[in-house]
Amino acid sequence: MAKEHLWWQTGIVYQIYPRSFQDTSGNGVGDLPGILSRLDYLQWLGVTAIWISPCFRSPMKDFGYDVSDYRDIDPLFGTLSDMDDVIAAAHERGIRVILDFVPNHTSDQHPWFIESRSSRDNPKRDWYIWRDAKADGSPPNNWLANFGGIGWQWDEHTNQFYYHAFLREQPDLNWRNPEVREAMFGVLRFWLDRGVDGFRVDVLYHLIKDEQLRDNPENPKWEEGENPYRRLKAVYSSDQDEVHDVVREMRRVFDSYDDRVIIGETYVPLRRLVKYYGENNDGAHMPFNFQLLLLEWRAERIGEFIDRYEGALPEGAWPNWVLGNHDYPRVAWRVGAAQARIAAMLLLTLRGTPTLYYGDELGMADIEIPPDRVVDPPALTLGVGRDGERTPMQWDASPNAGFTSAEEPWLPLAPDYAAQNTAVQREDTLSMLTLHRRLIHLRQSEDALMAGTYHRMYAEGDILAYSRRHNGGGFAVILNLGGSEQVVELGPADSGRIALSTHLDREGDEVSSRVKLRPDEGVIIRLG
Ligand code: TEU
Repeated sequence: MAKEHLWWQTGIVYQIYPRSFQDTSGNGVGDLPGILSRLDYLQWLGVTAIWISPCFRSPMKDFGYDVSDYRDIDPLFGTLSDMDDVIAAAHERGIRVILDFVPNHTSDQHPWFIESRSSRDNPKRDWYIWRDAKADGSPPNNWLANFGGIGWQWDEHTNQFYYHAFLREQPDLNWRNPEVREAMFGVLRFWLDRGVDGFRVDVLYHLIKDEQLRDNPENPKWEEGENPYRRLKAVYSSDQDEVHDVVREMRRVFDSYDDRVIIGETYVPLRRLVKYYGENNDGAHMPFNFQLLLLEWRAERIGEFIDRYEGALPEGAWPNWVLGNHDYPRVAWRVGAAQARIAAMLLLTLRGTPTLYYGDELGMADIEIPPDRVVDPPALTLGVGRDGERTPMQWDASPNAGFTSAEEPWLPLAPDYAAQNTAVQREDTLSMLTLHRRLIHLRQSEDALMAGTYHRMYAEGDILAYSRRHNGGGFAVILNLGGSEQVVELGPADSGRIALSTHLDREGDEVSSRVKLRPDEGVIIRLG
């Protein structure tokens, strides 16, 4: 163990999308007792923290990202006491629990919003963003909603518009109001007091909007047919400098406890991303770095970004990497099954905390959702939905993959589940799951991989290679991002033995001066 580091620095985060992990109630939707029943699996896999996407009371218009009570569990998922059980049982197994905080917006069914919309002089009116129409009756400005259409909803009853960055059922809170901050920090304390180890904070960069609500400028790069939200650059509706004051205040709440973590959801360019660490590491502990989701799958691109990221990190800031989440097509779909093994080796050998999306350890890919089963709101409004990457976890070959006893799960299962599931892959010494477990165990037993330095060796053609070193020991990681054989010349200091290959078959082989990689192969060489 790299003892001088904190749990979230040396750990591996596993994201659970609770609707799709394990159903125990038989209604086709996953639940907290389901997560509880699968903790042994997660312990076996070796991950050290789980992040559970929202499971709070919600009308489920955005599947939990529309919260109507932050201090209770939705009955669909269980009860508060089920959550206490998950926390306790996870802790017994050495697994930390990170919940999902959705501070930018509530559900329109949250009592705060019901009060706020009840009259113009309600004490909670200013808890949300209400504005008059322009003289011609049009909305206050041109801001768009992420899920299609304009970001303003007219309220007949009080004759004003309210702003929503996502669905109209997700009104944005007014974080300029100190009462809102206090109420929301109270929510954090409620859960931190219950033993939660941290929060992933939804759209952290959205919390503060331009005070004058200026129009967003056109995006010159936008082309017809692309996501209409990107037609404008969100320069006034998100990522305002003043958001960092809020982040700093939020951090103070966490700092009044022992080692809890704030992970920010931050879809912003690198130079803005690093600001979320705060000026003196007094911001988010880890603003999510999503570039592995977004970058073209090419060695130069990735190598160059790693260097830029390492270079941009403020003093003392801890890096992190994300390969998949519930909003983007799965890695196996993006880069293909063979390269997904390379991607796993990359994620689990880079410097910084890795976040792994449930099912990616099996190589689950997106599936085409039949039109009558599509449920994700942006799929219905924009035609680009997220259902494909949210299909149920594939546990075994029994009906519905062991996910549910219901006739039909809430989303269809991937058709390959009888062959690709945890039960089958656990027994297969060459499987994606075995590869993940081996990578995780290697990382967790080696200070150099967990916390060592990063040095680029090559990022050219199909080869991405780097070393990780700590206290004289170290590893070289050589990845073939292409489908043809490659020979990589190594420096004199880079000889050693293969600790792990993505093909899981050359362990212990000696390597000196050069290494031959098969198509789609990556190797970790123990140096020295
Ligand atoms: O996502 C924020 C976000 O920016 C998304 O719009 C993302 O770009 C999009 O889903 C990609 O298709 C967060 C949550 O992760 C997402 O699930 C929620 O729907 C959203 O916030 C609203 O809370």
